[in-house]
Amino acid sequence: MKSLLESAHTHLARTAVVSEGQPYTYQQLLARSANIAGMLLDGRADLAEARVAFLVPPGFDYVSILWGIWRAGGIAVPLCVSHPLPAIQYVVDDTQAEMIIYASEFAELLAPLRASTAARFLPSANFVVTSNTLPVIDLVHRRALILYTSGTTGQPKGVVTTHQQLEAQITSLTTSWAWHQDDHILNVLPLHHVHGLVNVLLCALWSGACCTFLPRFDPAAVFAIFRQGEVNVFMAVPTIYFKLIAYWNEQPPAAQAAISQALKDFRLMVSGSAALPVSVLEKWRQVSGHTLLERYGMTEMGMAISNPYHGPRRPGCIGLPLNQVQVRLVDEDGQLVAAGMPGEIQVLGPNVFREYWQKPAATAAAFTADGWFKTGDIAVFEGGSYRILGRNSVDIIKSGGYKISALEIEEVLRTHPQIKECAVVGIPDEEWGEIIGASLVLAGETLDLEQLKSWLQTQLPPYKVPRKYLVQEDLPRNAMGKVTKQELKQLLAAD
Ligand code: MLC
Ligand code: AMP
Repeated sequence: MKSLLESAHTHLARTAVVSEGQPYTYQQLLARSANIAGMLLDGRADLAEARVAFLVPPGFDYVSILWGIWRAGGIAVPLCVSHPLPAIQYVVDDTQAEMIIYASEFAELLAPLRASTAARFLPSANFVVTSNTLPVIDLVHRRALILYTSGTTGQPKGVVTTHQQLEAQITSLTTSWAWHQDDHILNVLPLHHVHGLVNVLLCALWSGACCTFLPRFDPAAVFAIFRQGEVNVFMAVPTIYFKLIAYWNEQPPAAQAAISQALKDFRLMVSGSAALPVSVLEKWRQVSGHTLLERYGMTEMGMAISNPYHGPRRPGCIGLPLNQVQVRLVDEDGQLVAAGMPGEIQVLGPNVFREYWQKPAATAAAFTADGWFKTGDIAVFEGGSYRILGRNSVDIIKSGGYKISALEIEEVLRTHPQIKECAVVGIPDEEWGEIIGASLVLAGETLDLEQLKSWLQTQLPPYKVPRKYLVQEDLPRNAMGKVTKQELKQLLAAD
């Protein structure tokens, strides 16, 4: 945090953030985050890693609160603005959050939580100006952030990073991709994941650059901002590039030409969080004149592998390890694979997370005996570059760049009185990467699918609600009685 603050002090008069069209300088960010820190401390010397959850849309308030929590010595727990109450409650309970800061639009949603949690509720609009001596934070050991990520074991796990690990994640990108104080990035991504939070927001702030927020992705609004000619860096998931291309295709030739002209002057355009289809890379090249820089990362480690900033970017490949990051490919016995053979990507470096929040067994299982993080992603190294082949678990789905656990959705589906059995899989899709499919065995005669979907929306975030359904007499199983998910994937894809 000191380094982010130190950097901010050297850029006081520059614009740090633009939200709702309003610019805010680094000086304003420092002043407001100090006020918030003082208020959170409320007379204490240091929050000493108390968890502070916050449910606030992207914008200046979000950034000030994040910095305020850090400056008071707390651990920031950003909540997802599209989550229904059960998903929010899970994070609040799991982190044992001491405080919940919320924007007024979420007051009603959060109201039922007040009875079931001891946390203090702080409306972000009511922050009063207070002064407090702020604690000196030990950046090496102090935990900074908990982000939730889905895994192969049902409920999401809290990924804990220290300030030092965050710094490593930021600086490996700012140096590799030549971030500069004159950069201006548009942020359309959610801020409870590393892509929008670390790669976009924190890299910009570290560099003294400007981050403009668009709280909700909308192709027309994105291109309107690009056409103003101020933004020169953009980062997004492949689904967003797919949607931008679809929108561009619908425009009359003059509008297409104006958009393409504006895009030509960009310094950098990055894709990540899911495999970038070569077709999308090529179409975007026609629209923008840019070859997207594809990189590979994960909540547990920030970014690890990237195509080069200078030099040729290979379609379908993710490039080479970033600064400070070591990568190896190993087989199922933990041995290094022979040249050209597939293996699990394992990562070592100062960027790798500290632990899963209060899950020592899961943390231990995520690392090898010699300290390498096991990503679960399978890749090959060929022609001087890594290429992702897939994952080692059929239960992890990537849709729109969101990581989704099939098991978590199955657990929710099983609590529905009309469902006896179920199995959830990802179905390949050019736009979304994968879409979620569910096979259902009914407890009774019939099921109202629309009612089921509405009910699921009260239990799960919109991006975790299955899009395709198949009602079956029985689930496909192997001789051991295990559901054969590959077979199910094919059935749902063909359906
Ligand atoms: C929404 N829809 C989906 C869907 N999500 N359909 C299929 N699959 C999905 N996953 C449907 C909605 O129901 C709706 O349909 C329509 O699409 C539009 O929904 P929306 O919510 O308005 O979508 P949109 O806002 O356009 O969102 C798309 C998106 C979003 C791509 C902007 O998914 C997004 O922000 N993704 C980014 C996730 C992210 O940041 N991941 C990074 C994780 S970190 P209808 O019928 O209701 O109109 C990480 C590490 C790393 O991975 O390497 O970066
Ligand atoms: P998350 O846990 O949400 O941080 O998602 C991390 C996962 O996204 C990785 O483990 C990969 O499976 C996937 N991922 C990220 N970038 C890429 C990429 N460029 N190509 C393929 N998969 C990717």
